[in-house]
Amino acid sequence: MMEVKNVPEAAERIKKAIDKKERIILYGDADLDGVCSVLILKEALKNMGGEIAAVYFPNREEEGYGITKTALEALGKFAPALFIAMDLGISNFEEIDLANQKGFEVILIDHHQILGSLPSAFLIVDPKQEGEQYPFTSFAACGLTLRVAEHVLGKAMTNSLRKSLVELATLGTIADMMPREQDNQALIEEGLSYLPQSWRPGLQALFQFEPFSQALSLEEKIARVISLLNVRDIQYGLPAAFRLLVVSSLQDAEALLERLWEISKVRHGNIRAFVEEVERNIAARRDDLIIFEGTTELEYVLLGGAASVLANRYKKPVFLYRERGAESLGSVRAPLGYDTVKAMTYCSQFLSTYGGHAQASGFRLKTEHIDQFRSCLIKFFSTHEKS
Ligand SMILES: [Mn+2]
Repeated sequence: MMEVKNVPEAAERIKKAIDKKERIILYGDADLDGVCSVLILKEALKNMGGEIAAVYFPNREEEGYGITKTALEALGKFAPALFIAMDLGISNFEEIDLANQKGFEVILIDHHQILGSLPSAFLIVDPKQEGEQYPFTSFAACGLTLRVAEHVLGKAMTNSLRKSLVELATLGTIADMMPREQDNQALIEEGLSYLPQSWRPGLQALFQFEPFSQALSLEEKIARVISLLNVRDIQYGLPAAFRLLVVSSLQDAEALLERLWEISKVRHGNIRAFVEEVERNIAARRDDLIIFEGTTELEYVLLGGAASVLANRYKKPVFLYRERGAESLGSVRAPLGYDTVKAMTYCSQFLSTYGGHAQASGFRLKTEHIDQFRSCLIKFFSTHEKS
């Protein structure tokens, strides 16, 4: 059967690590796609007796996006180990070199765009890479991780385990807004039939959650479930979605849910206020090709939400950044037809790191380069037609 490039190879390497009792590190992005990816492999490995030395989600606010040097410092004590990075990593050239030096063997399971060349990981699953033969390439990271897990488990995949993994992959695929076509569509259809009956106390609590109890369609309900799972709230280094999806009692799940509900109300208010501030700033500049605004107040993780609202409303690429002293972190959203990754590749001389998808991406740069970066983007979008 045809398979996504390097999926069987990654599974073989993981099986070898299980057999040889090698330490395994699961490293994922803190958004729902990353969390679901990590959970899929965690549950598959647990089933096979794999030795998980650490589960790690980088804190975007503190250490930035992707594989970070801070994380490699903290995880160094587990080397040598098999380091499996999910929903990130394809743009971490330097960091993966550093991971190799530290004695990690890195497997990337990512779905973000390739930035010209590939980092020096041992194996890369990313259907955006050259030489991919598989006909469908718009997977979320958790959809790819599910395929790896299926190969790792083989005959050990039971019906109930499969349901459990498929529901996770479904949540992450919907949350990442990947196109509902072909493999994704089949996955989502299957997952939607399992989700309301999930064994997970966290999902049971979400489906019974009082504010969601009005007569909503399953799809609407899942959209609300996902928006609450996406509330950023990190404790003990673990994002809320991870904690909620692994919590073992309904009571604990309900308590965590109440907390997330309160946080989400405050954050929505903050996003709305920032959107209004940006709108006042740009009111006199209706003809600008892009929206490019900064803040020193709004948390970085809320910028994506604000940028989405603005991109939908003004139908142009939106670059929002949070200034934090000498460094700034940015979040980007754009309507269909624009390629923000291509734009940033064009302007990469001003950036420390960047990456993502055409319509949703991010960047980090020295604050002193902000003005040059903005001018460069305007130049790019004035000379490059919408594709
Ligand atoms: Mn993703």
